[in-house]
Amino acid sequence: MTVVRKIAAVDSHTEGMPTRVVTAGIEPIPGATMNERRLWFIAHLDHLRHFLMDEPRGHPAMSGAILQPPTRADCDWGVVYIEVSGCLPMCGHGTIGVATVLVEERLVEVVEPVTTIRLDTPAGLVIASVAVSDGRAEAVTIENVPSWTDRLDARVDVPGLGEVPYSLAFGGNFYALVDLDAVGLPFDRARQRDIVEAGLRIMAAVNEADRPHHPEIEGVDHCHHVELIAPGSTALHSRHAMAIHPGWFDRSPCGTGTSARMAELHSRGALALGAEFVNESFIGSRFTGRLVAETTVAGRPAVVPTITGRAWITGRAEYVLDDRDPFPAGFVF
Ligand code: PYC
Repeated sequence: MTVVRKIAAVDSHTEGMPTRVVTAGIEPIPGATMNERRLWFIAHLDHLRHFLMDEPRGHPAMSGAILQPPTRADCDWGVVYIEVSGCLPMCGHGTIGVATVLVEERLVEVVEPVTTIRLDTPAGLVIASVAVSDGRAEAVTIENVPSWTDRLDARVDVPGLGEVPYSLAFGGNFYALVDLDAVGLPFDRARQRDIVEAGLRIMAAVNEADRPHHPEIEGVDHCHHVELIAPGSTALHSRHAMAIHPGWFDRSPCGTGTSARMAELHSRGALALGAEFVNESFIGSRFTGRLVAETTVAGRPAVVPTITGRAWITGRAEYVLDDRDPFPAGFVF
């Protein structure tokens, strides 16, 4: 075998959702900020995302994070997030995976009982506090970027579903928040094809009717995530199916989605600062969220969320490309 590409990674999962953390093999990406690096990566290196995320090295719900030197002096590491659907500005489960890998692989100075890691992400500064015991990462709390409600109780015409009530919030990505009851579907994995199809139709309709834009982060200008909320969910404990472009579910409770949901609940006066919010995924795994401060983003009221979850290392690998491989770019099945 002649190896023409070699990328080292530590694979992990956060509450069921994979994060392939690239530790070597991708040079520092050009760009003065991490978002500039994200945009440069999309323009020039997207083939590496396909190589690492698509089949045969990945799968249709694969997700990862490329470690980079930070672009800001106040951070320990920089991160560019990759997944099957593109390069997210921020990923909550991915950040919990990154922080766990950094501690367990000793890529940061490990301090017990809490190791604090400052991460330079495309969406801004994210601070991870890792609970460490006997050298092991037990749980990670991330302080996420400011999150806010873009629209509350809007309606959108969705082909095949009619007029669907939704709210839209930003938690590191834009999320349409929709009650499953409103689209006539049960919270049941046996109906996952119908649920993901409804989610895809809703995101397409929202983007066509009233595409969201982040006022400060270039290239954050669409909704690719629909949080379909289970009946019986409350501001203390919510369950959901997170449908993501181009057609898969988050296995974790989704950190940026949990942040968006907490921003929405806060806008309704249903979630106070400091109150605990448990968000449960389609596979039953949980994150615990809390809002720790109010702030503003480009003059809009916003909140600062924290999310706590756990991650585990699942493998260490070198992903290689054999020069005879007939699928050098990977493929989507
Ligand atoms: O945890 O923020 C998250 C996330 C985004 C997409 C999949 N997971």
